[in-house]
Amino acid sequence: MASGAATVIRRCQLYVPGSSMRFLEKSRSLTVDSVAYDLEDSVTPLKKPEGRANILAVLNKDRVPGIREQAVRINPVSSGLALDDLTEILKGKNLDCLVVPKVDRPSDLHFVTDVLRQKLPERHAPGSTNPVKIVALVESARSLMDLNSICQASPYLSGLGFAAEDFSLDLSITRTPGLNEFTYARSAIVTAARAFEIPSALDLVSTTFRGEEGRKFLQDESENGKRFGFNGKQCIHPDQVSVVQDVFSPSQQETEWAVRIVIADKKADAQGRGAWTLDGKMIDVPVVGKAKAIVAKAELCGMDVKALQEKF
Ligand code: 1VU
Repeated sequence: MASGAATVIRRCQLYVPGSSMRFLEKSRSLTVDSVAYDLEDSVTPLKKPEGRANILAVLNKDRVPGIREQAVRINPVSSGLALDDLTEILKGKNLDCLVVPKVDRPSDLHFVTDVLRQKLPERHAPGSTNPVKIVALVESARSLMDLNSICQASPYLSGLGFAAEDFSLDLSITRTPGLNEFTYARSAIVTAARAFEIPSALDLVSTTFRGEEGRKFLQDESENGKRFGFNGKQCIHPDQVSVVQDVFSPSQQETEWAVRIVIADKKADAQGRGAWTLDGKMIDVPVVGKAKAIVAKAELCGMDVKALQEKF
């Protein structure tokens, strides 16, 4: 199984430009599953050293309760900057995850994995429960074609993210609000994540976010991602976080349904019944599996599942 499958939750991964101390400080006041302090596209070449120093300073501060996971997006392995990024930020005491952009081939992840093992041997020894995890970004045709081997390239791989802007550039795609032009890529990413038990499949960034209209657009796009099978979305602005996290959390209604199924399944099981009915609908193994997954996610999201179990 891929790293940390049972406990990883990344409904939203918020990018925070590493060159801006103001943004970095602001991120510490937010409630968000994952922050990705960025050293790549949001940081200009001349600002990379300052970005590394800022991020290291933040990683060495005490953790704040609102942030579950602190990630850093390094520069692509092919840029020649990744080793400098890693040398600096792996000194940080509270680093949980690396976001690796432009992963075009498995060797990109072999490189990062080797550096992790070399620089942090205890965290990456066999049996360690606390490795630095990796989220790989799919940004090119080449990456999509090699997804099978990329997904098997590191035991620390814990997420795949879709980077739609670079992917569009690579394939000369024009992005439309309905996202139909990305159907193949998005579906391939979700399918690969499931096939290789990689816990997170993170959908594309929505660059629209201002005002009521932006909020509605983001909500619709997030729901589209959820229907597609993604379990989280990359974000660029604090205002996006709660909208996205709500969409990727089980609703109260869904959770109640799931708790009822799990309780009823125990009774059915004791009676030796694999298929039974609830509210006029047939329930069998895959439906119970879905219900159990919803209950587990609701617990991870901090919902009071126990109270619901007592209710039914
Ligand atoms: O008023 P305050 O100073 O307390 O807070 C501001 C601002 O500092 C803060 N804020 C952020 N804090 C943390 N992380 C962020 N990403 C972030 N963005 C803003 O929120 C308060 C309101 O800010 P604002 O509405 O005045 O925002 P600006 O107009 O200053 O900035 C908007 C952009 C979009 C430029 C900014 O949010 C940003 O730089 N976002 C990140 C961009 C980025 O990282 N892009 C690369 C990753 S996307 C990708 O590659 C997908 C794969």
